[in-house]
Order: sequence, then C-alpha cells, then structure tokens
Amino acid sequence: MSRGFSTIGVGHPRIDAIEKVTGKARYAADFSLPGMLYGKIKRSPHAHARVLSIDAEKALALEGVKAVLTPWDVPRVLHTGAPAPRLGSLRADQLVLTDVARFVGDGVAAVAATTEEIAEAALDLIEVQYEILPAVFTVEEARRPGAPLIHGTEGNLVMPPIIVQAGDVEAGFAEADLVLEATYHTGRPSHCYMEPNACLCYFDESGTLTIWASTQCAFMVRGILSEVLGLPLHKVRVVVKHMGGGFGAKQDLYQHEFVCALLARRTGRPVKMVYSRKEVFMATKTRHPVSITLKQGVKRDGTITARQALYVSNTGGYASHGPGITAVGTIDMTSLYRCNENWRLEGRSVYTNAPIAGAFRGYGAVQSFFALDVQMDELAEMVGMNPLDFRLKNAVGEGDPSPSGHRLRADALAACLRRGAEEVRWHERWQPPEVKTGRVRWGLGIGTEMHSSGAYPDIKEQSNAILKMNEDGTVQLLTGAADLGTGAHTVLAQIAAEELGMPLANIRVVSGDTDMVPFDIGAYASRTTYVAGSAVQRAAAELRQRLLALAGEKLGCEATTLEIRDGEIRRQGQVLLSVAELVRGEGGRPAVALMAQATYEAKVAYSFAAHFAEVEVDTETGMVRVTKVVAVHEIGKAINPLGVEGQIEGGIQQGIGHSLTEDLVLDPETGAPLNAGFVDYKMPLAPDMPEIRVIILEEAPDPDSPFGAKGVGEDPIMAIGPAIANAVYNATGVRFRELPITPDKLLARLREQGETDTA
Ligand code: SMO
Repeated sequence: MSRGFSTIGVGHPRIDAIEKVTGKARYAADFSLPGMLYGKIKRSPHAHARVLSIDAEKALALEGVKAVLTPWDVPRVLHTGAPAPRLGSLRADQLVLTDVARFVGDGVAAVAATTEEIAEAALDLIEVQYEILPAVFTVEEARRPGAPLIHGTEGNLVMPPIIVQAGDVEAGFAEADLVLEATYHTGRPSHCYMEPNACLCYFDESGTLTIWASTQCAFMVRGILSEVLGLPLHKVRVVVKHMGGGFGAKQDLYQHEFVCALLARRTGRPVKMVYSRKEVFMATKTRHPVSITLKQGVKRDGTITARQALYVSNTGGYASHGPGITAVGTIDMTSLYRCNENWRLEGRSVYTNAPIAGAFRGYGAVQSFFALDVQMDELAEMVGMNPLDFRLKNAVGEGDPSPSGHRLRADALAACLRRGAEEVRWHERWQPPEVKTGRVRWGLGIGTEMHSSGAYPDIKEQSNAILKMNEDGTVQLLTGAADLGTGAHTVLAQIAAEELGMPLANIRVVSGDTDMVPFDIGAYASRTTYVAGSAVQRAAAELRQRLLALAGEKLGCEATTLEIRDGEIRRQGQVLLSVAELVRGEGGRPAVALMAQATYEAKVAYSFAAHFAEVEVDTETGMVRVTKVVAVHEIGKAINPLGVEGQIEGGIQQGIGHSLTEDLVLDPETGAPLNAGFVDYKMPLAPDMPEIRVIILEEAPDPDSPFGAKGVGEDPIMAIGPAIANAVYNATGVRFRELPITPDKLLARLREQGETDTA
C-alpha cells in the first residue's frame, strides 16, 4: 500500500459509544411489547434427580398465571445447546425442559404470568416430585467404577478420548537429561458479563417467531430454534441489538430461549424472560475446570525433547463445548514451545453433576498454556537457565508446525518476548526467588500464548457483507457479525471507510437482524476482524470499483485514472466531484442503485503475546497484588489501536480474577453453588487493577486479512494467568500448579515452607 491510511491504525472511540455511555442503548431486556407476559423457569434443587410428576394446579389457579409448561408439554428434541459445532463433535444431550435434572438449577418447568412477581410466586406453587439419584461433582468421582452414569456413556466420557501424536515420545524422553511430570489444575470462573441472559418472543399474524436475544451467534440461534421448535427457518427472526458481553457463553442457547418461544405460542402473547444474576451464575456456563498431567524431557542445553500430556475437562451436566474445548486444548499443546516434534497428547471430557461448563474466551487453550508456561519456568530452573532465555531458545517460530496444520510464517513469539524483556529491563531486574526477603516480596513472571484468528480448519469460517450506497453519499454496511461489546462494529466500519475512501462518519453499521443481514456464523474464536472484516473489505473494494466506473462515465475519462479520498473523486490529487454528487440523481433519488456483496471463507492466522507481570505478595496475609503488567501482542495490524488496548486491558482484568480470586465454589455434598452472586464471587474492580503497558507489534501481518490484521479478542486472557503464577513463584518460591491462587492456599504453602514468621 503506497499511500497512508486515513481511518485504519487510528484510535477511534466506538461508533456506539454515546448511546452506551448515556444509557440510551437498548439491550435484550429493555424491549417490551403491549400485552407482554413474563416467563420464569422452575429449577431443580437437586444435582441429579428424576422428575416423577409435576402438579401445576395451584400455580395455574393463581390470578395472573397464563401458562405452565412441563417436560411433557414441550418438544422432546435433543439438541447441543451450542450453536457452533466445532469439530462436528458436539453431543446433542439437552432438552428444552428436562425430566432428569443433571445439575443444581436444571430447568424442569416454566410459567408465564402477567407480572414478574406473579411468575415468581407461581414457581413456588408448582409441585415437583423427584426421585433423588446419586450425584458426582468431580472427574475423580465420575470416573470411579460404579459411579452414576449421567448420560449413559461409558465412564461418563462425553466422547471417545482425543489422541494427538507425532514423532517418538519415548525416544525423546530417553534423549533427555531431565524429565519433569506434574499435574496442573484450573478453577471454575464464571463469565460475569454485565448483561444477564434475556429474551423477548412473539409470534406475528403470519406465524413468524421474532426473538430479541442476547447472543453471539444470531444465525445459529435461528437454526437451532427452528429445528427444536419445528418452525421453518425463514419463519424465525432473531434480533440482537446491543450486547453487554458474552465471552463465549453466549455462543450457546439456554432453556429460556426455547421456553420463551413456547410460552408465547401457548398464550398467544409476547413473553419476556430475564435471568437473575443468580441464574446466570448457576444455570448458564462456567469455564471448564481442567486437570493437565504434563510430562516433558529437557537436555542440559535447554532443548525440550518430548512432551506428553493428559488433558481432562469437567464439562458438568451437559456436553456443551466440552468436546470442542478439549480438542482445542489438547491440540494446542503441540504449540507455543518446540519439543522436537515428539508429542503424545490425550484429551478427555467428563460429565459430572456440576454446573455446565462451556466456551469461554481462550476456549480450552487457556488451561493448556497455563500448564505449559508454568512448566517452562520449572524446566528452566531444573536446567539452570534464566526463564526468559529458556523461552527464547524454545519459542516456536518460522517453519514450526501450528495446531491448524499450517507452518508458522514468522518469529513473532520471540519478538514479543524480546520487546517485553526490554520494556521491563528483565536482565537487570529479574532475580531468583532465593534472594527475596521481607514481609512484602516483589516478583516478576512471564506468560505467553498464541491463538488462531478463527477456528479453521475445525469450522469452515464464512462471513458475508453487503454495502448499500445511499443517495447522499453515505453507506449502509449490512453484517451478520455480532458486536458483544468488543468494538467489532467500529472496526468493520473503519475497514469499509478505508477501502471506500470515505469518512468513517458516513458508514452506518446495520446488524443483528437475521431477516435483514447476510449470514454470519457468529462472534467467537477471535474471528470477527479477520473473517467478517475480510468480507467487508472485499464488498467495499467492489463498491469502490462501481463508483469509479460511474465517475469515469460521467466525467468521460478512464476509471483507472481516478481515486476516492475523503468521499471525493479525484484525479492526480485534484477534486473533480464528491461521491454524493456522483450518486445523486434527479429529484434527490439515487442516480443508480449501487450495492456490493462479498463472501469470505477464511484460512487461519496466528496472533502471539508475551505478558510480563509484576506482583507484590504479602507473606503475612497471603494477598497477591498485581502491580504492573507489560503486555506485548503481535497482531499483524491494529485497525483500531484504542479497541485493541481495551481488549487487552479487559483480558488482563478477567485474567487477574481467574488467577487470584474468581471461582464458583460448589457445596461438596449437594453440588449447589455457594457464591452465585457478586457479593461472594470476587471479580477484580478498578482498585485491583495494575498499571498496564500495552505494546502492539505489527511484525507479521497476514497476507489474506484486512490490512494485515489478526485477532486479539481472546489472546490477553491466555498469557496473563501463567505470568501471575510465575511471578508469585518468583516472589516467594512457592510454585502454584493451580488456579486461583487464593490467600488461604498461599498462606498454607508459605507455612509449609516455614516462611510465615520471617516478617
Ligand atoms: S470461547 Mo469463544 O466465544 O471462541
């Protein structure tokens, strides 16, 4: 590209910023219709129980109650609940309303009433007889011989184990001077999006269902609703306006979306359902608690010779993305650090009666990279190398295999490590834990990651875009891509503006109505800029060509001699006419209807990051404070650097929570969540945030992506966890192979080391 960019690479506030900060933006729960009813779900208090009977007589007798649904009143179609079938291996095991509860909070009945209060009261009047079944909450319990079978599968496995192997692992271990085998555990954080799950359903006079929903995947919701409810696809319309987060959990459908539509059909009235925060915690999704037993061999010179791992995920009562995250988490352990291409990796996903685990920012690889990057620190120490140098020696780079099967094109991971080390003055400031003394101890740690933009080749990644020229020179950009609060639509508008040569203000993004916009598979896998952005760029290039052809005709010159800049047609820098003048016809009508459409099927690109976390550990209280994070991300090209920084800061906030405080704790006897609310579930708030220095590298732009850009949505949360755990070790000499690192655990470990009296 010879000329400079005008819109790309410049930090833009989000195009919807004003409506959001003024509180005018409307989310799914903000919509209402005349005559609307309120729906609620009756949830099982038992983690595993058969529903013997349901008596709704008293509930139906309550004034204002319009309908009650039981498992026997709704379609008994098994579905996956997860609309993005990664690897085609998701299991259809969920029902709209279940007659066998498989976790505390599984929905067994539903009610519609004229007010929310009446609906709540009616829930208590629905009498459910249960046969209580034995329940298991951990993988160990679920795998024990004689354990209750939650879905009838052998050993409670969701699917046959995934095996990924290459080279000769035994020969690799034989070649090693030292071998380390250890098990790493991750916790059960909740997504904690600010906008609770909500929807509003109604059937119009043509029998078409319209659902206002909060979803990352509107077209997938349309598909699954149509299938389960037995409605023709073109008679389901999904509308998504603003979203207040999703982080992966809103890839799935929940019981309310089905139940709400069925209650609307039953009553002939619009029905709205909004989950309480407690319902969001107990009955939506969590991250998968995973245990990874990782074994690696290393030579004295720091060469890793082989890698073996067993990745076991606890998927809870239903499969959801269990198979997908287990596959990705397993396959991703082939990456990040070389091991002479000798690996044997196995992934298992196990049903339990815990809350359902699902897709969550970082999709299975967060857990893998935690294990891998903590073990990198351990191996470095074993061979007596500095942890930075040990990583640089083994970091994957140009020519190395990637999980997608493509060879990497650049040494971007090493570039991130080097840039970060320079920024924190690693070689001056890093010292081994032995020298740390005093009550409050400072530590510095590294975490790294790499992540694909999009899920190719597991999913055929496809996005579309339509651009419509208006008669005043402005443009409607029609996209099916959701913006869950990430700023994705701002980026798409920037791409269109840049490619068209028009001001950003002239682009209006139209999205989230499956009746109006072209198909998009959804917002996940850090794919929107890369895949949807490519479709937009292609459509914009097409529209530009048509505008130039029209201008050439009108001006009597070759279109190839013209260009569009700032909404004006120019030749050799000279302004000839504006785009508005070009497209304006007689009487203000458009001269010609100009429209362009593009479909894009993406391949894959990898983004990389290295995070350097600084912590202060209070050895008397066990409290860890993250004081500074230097986050270096290689993303090809930052379309909107302001948005990129926002994503990275948000990922660090979420990652600090997952590393130190956030965990949905279950009662070991009943399986009921004990902290299903923001009072007891501790998310980091503004005062808990460190100073963050974001450094964006653009060393390896992708040749197939819009302006070279790659994804950044999931990346930050993958690198921060190991960075914090490694920094805690560096400060205290206490090696945590599990998250979260809570003060009670840290104090207990310091006590074991006999270190609490040193203050
Ligand atoms: S965990 Mo995501 O929405 O790929």
